[in-house]
Amino acid sequence: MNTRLFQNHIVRKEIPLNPIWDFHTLNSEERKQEEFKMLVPGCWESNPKLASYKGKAVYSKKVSFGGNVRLVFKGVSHTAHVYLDKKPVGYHYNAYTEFSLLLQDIPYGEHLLEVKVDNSFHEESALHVSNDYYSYGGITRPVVMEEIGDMFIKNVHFIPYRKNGKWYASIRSSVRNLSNEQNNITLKIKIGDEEVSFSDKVLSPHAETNLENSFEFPSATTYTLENPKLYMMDAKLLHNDKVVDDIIDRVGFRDIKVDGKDILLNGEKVIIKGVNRHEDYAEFGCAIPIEAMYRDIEMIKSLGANCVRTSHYPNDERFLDLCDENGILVWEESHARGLSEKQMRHKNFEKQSLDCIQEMIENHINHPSIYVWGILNECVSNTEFGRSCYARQFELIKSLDSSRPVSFASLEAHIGSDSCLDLVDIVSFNIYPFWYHDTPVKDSLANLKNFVNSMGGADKPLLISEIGAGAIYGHRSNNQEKWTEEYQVYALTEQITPILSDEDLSGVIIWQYADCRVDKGWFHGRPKSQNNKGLVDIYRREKLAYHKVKEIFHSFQK
Ligand code: ADA
Repeated sequence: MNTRLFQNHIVRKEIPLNPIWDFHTLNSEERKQEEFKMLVPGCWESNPKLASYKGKAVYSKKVSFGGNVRLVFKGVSHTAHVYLDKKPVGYHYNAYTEFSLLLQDIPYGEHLLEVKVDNSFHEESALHVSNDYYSYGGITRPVVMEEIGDMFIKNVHFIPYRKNGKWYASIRSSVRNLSNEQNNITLKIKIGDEEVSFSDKVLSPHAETNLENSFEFPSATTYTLENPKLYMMDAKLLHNDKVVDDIIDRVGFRDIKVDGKDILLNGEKVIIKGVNRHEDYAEFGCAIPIEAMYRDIEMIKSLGANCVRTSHYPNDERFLDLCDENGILVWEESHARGLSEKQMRHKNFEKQSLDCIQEMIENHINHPSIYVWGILNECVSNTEFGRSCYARQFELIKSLDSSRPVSFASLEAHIGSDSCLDLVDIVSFNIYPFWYHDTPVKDSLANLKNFVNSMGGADKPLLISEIGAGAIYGHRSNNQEKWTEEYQVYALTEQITPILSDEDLSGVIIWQYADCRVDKGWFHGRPKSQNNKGLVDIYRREKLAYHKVKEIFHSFQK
């Protein structure tokens, strides 16, 4: 199964899983209901009979294997309980992050693999709640079963940095030893024409060993948006001179810094011209096929955009691979949108939030396109309790990756009360003049800048992380009525031109790239039960605004 745009193992073998699984829904007493065949990856909503199904279901299949295997789920929406031969072997919450299960010493033969999935807003769920996007159901991202031996490479993390005009990288790797013996290994890592190694390392029995060192890469070519130079990073684990495992990833030599009000890519100021993108595509739901992802990247590039914000959760890694390849900067954020203090006080909120951050960074840290880690979109950032949540989450991010700036998109209503601006490297606000209110844009921006400067944000980059207006595709009229395509053009023109002309601002991320489905609890303000602020509709049909934004973005070629 292709979980990336390139082969990420040669030595480690994959046990092919037929993409068609048996499937049945469960009623509230967890008794079998309707049976179907279901595609993995996919959303069950793609089956018209389950278009609005909220609840539990079971995916199952017989698989022949044995020994030690890693079962890797790139995304299950949104709560998963995994069983092997009816015995529980794993659990995961959150649709948007990868989890893997280690199945050891399995007797060779045919086994029953079952995944019970729940997309309801059950009482254990703190982050998947009724919201202005849809929590789909299913094994929505790829599943991989990998054969491993007694030792395997858990991860290889690559952090590039520049010193005295040369490229270096800090490389950290975790290696697992599943055996009873102490083993001596060497980890060899080839990046382009250079090879570095961790030689003669001792792996204690039944333990994970962390290796870390910095290396110089004198011949590395810098990754830029114009020339997004990527290198394969091929890590091989040797035991008694035999390669026993490998991981292949892709990296780029670039660094992101914040300097005063500027965001610097390789030391050069970059003005963000971006779009917010939900993972949602007509009948595919959040399980967007690679062909459709590629179409999105082409349309985003043709806009003249240089950034995508993964509103409001970590994205499918294949989309991040496309951003890496195309020089599109990514603001990736952990899963949260618009949670109240009551919701942030949910008993599972902190663990589910921190788990999501850990898994997001653990699995995505090598992507050169990611330039900022975001959290807690429009949550409670103006109370002492809310601040403690933001602070705890930023603390975890910085402990996992100190190489990237952090931010969060604050609510327009928090202008005047936000108490978390000192916690971020980049100050970001979502504002909606000409949509939710009719304050002239220049007054909105002046009001925002006055507040941010009064809160010590004067010497930090200031991003407008959301701004936009709604339009129903095909609804046309020249009477300046809201929801028409013409009004959306007018609003976006009034909104983004002053932002891109403002020396005090670091750019704009438009809300949003494409229309997306919303939960039924949001139907009242969302015609067709969709968030219609897309520049294109859910089928990627271009609204007039797509062409207007393209004209404006291309006219600002900074
Ligand atoms: C907020 C929120 C977005 C979306 C937007 C809107 O800024 O961050 O997810 O809900 O408002 O369309 O109103």
